[in-house]
Amino acid sequence: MSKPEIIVTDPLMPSVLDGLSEVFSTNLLWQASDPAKFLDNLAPAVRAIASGHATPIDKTLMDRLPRLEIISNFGVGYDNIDATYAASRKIVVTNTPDVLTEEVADTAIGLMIMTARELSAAERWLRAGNWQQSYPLTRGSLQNRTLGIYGLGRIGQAIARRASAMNMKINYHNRNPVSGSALNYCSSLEELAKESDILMCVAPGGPATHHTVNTRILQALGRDGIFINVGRGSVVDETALVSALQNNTIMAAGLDVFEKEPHVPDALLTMDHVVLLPHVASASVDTRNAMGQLQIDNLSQWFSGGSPITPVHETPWPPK
Ligand code: NAP
Ligand code: 8YV
Repeated sequence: MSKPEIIVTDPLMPSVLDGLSEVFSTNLLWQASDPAKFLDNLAPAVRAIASGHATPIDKTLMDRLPRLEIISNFGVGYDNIDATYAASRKIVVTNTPDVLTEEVADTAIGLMIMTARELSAAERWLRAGNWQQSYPLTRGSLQNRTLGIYGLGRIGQAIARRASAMNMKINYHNRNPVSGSALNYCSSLEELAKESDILMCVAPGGPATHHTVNTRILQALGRDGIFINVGRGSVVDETALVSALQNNTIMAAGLDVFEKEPHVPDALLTMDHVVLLPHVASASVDTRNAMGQLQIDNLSQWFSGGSPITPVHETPWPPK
């Protein structure tokens, strides 16, 4: 029997591409010299997409593929995919939750400590040969501070567990309170920012959260406040964030995600009170391998007649 035809939209890890090729006939969109012709040629046969986070999987792309059944994404965030439209076409969308939760939470805590205690700036100071003069004491500290988590989902809760062990007080904001959670719920993001010393964004991207962290929220966080983002760059109005850092509206920021990756605004690159990471929160060999395996398994299981393992909530399986 011939292997099912799938399109791979983004340059996934070589081990994932190898794993996919064992089961599927893989067609690599990002290598196509003429993407329109590539899609036209494959349209009658393609039944699945394996995606990364770079290429938008929108109505236009899905409508070119009449036999599309499933989109398997590498990553828990799937704001690159119009899952609501996929649902209307009865196309299943899967992501890679849980296998990365603890790794991302570790990185988020690391980034928070680096930012509050200026660890990258202190290391730059040492490497520049300045240790003869003491590094200035940091205004930032995590002691007796309140952490505000924007997005208390799987990763947010794993961050909260770690922060509780660090004796931090914890507030959170979601659209809905988490049932059974003893943490303090704030019904608005502005209230969360006002009530917290450190605002940690772990919210997904997409229209509902776009630029919700804006000038008003940063003003509410205040001049002693620290902003950390491991969620999505699109959640933050980056221009407003740069101004807030330039004008000392907030104290500092630690960012793993940006609005237009891999672009990082020049102004941020020259600031000493920001810590900048290149979207590495899940980027260990073990965790990325586990994500890749789950991406492959979702497709393999679908094509062997089983259920997708981790469908997103817009495309539940079995369908409601
Ligand atoms: P999750 O379990 O679905 O949690 C998402 C949380 O955000 C939920 O608590 C949800 O609560 C809340 N939320 C969603 N939309 C909201 C809105 N409009 N307003 C307020 N709260 C909202 O997802 P997860 O596994 O924790 O992952 C969270 C996100 O982290 C991913 O979507 C991804 O963008 C990001 N991420 C980044 C990295 C990285 O490398 N930096 C790695 C992994 C994940 P309600 O539904 O009640 O609102
Ligand atoms: C991924 C992420 O590494 O899972 C997510 O949502 O942002 C990261 O874990 C990234 O999407 C892969 O490029």
